[in-house]
Amino acid sequence: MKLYSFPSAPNPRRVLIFAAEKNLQLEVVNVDLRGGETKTPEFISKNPSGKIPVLELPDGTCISETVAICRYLEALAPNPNLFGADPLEAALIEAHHRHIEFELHPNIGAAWVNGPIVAAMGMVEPIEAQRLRGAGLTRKYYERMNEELASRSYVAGDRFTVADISALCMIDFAGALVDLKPDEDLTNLWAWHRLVSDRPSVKNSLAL
Ligand SMILES: N[C@@H](CCC(=O)N[C@@H](CS)C(=O)NCC(=O)O)C(=O)O
Repeated sequence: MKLYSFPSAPNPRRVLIFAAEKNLQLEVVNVDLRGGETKTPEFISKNPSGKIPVLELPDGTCISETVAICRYLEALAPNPNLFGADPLEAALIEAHHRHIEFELHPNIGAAWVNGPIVAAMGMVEPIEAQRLRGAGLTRKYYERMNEELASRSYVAGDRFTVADISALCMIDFAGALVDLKPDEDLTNLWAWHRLVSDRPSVKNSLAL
């Protein structure tokens, strides 16, 4: 299976960590994201949204959307389980994962899209008010995570799940490229960050 990816992009990294946790080998194909390769007709035929990650199967079938790809990999290789092992755990992981995807990711995205790097690429006209709003809400969400992580070791409970992968990849991206590194005094958030960053799947994902 081929994974269309780009080294600093957080969403393909989520898939790489997920696959590594399950010991699944993917052939990584890095696209020229900044050069517009994902907007070419050839790439659009793989994902009409013109985004990565895309998982291409040996028969040419393409799966887009990080969560759809991860769910496919979970069905192929159920262990270790990352989406929930019983109905209640699956629901709780889903809830936490959606909080991360719908309340953290879009705010980091707004700060990124309206920030200096994207502006320099000339891709969109930046709106400073949206950058500031995204940055402010991201910092608020970090505080919330810090409080939640006072009473549990992982984002969705007492074990590592897909919700940790989605949180970590976006927070690392925010710290490296969006000037949104969490403040040092968020000690529970940083303890969690150290815990998950120590996993071989996470360490190896940085080399790609
Ligand atoms: N909802 C999508 C988001 C994918 C996404 O935004 N990917 C970024 C890279 S991390 C991308 O391809 N950006 C290029 C663009 O938006 O044109 C998913 O979860 O896969």
